[in-house]
Amino acid sequence: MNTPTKLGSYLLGVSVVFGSALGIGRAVGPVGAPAAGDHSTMAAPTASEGHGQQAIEQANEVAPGGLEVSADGYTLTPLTTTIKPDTPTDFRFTLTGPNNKPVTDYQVQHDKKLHFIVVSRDLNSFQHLHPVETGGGVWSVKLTLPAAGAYRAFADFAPAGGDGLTLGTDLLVAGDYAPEPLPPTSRTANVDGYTVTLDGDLIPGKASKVTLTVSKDGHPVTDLQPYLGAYGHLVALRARDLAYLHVHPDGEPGDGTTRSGPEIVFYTEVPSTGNYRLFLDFQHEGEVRTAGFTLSADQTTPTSTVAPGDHGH
Ligand SMILES: [Cu+2]
Repeated sequence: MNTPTKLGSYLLGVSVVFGSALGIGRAVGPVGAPAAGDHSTMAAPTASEGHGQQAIEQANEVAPGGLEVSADGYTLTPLTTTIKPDTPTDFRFTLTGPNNKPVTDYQVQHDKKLHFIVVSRDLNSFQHLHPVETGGGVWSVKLTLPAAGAYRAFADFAPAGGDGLTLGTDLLVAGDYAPEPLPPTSRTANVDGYTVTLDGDLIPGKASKVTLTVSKDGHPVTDLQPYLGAYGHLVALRARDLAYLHVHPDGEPGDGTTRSGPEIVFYTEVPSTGNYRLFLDFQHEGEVRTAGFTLSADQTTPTSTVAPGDHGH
């Protein structure tokens, strides 16, 4: 897989597989909640699985989302243009489709038709919000941006009958702006008395396993609560350009094998070396909390999570 030609043909074959899999998923099940289930199952390879799952995963992650305001015929258009620092704002926007009309028909993914992620461009603040439909394809969300500066908002959605995509737009808040450096590399995050540790490495171009372990006051948390159909949601963003990476939980509540903590397992693939900021949302005792991590993806990282017989050496 060292030459561009080989990589190209490999990915082409893979795309076909991925497309077929999606087609089957849609054909056999109703549009809605099952789509999210199919998604997680399909994109959660284990070490015992062969090239197929790995390949599907790779095809899905080759082009990072969130870097464009318009893609595949869909466009994110903010209707609210002024946001003041630290002031709740009714932020409204539309997602228009290939026919230039606002999309009103969506698939449900992880319990919601639309996931709206807002981060500061310096990656020091993170919000995962769920806008509501106000009619005519207009979305509304109460948004508070903590301080003046530059922010990036991501709309993560799947139009009915289409593939999922993530569009991104900048949000600018006037005022004195003091950007913070990227938080230093850390595999431990503390939030509200919880400690979350991260095991696993980010490997450019390969799906790898990332395990997050939640404890509270030194004790493992074994009664995490399902939040949006999973015990945790992980968003990964590449430092500098804020490429938005899909991260898939391994298993879901009620599938008979996935335990409610203390470990939450994800599979992710980063497209390049560099620094990444990861944000985990988890729910315990009725409250959702967010733990943030900074990791560096290094080409020389031992590829311990690669399935036996994989092409890469
Ligand atoms: Cu969401």
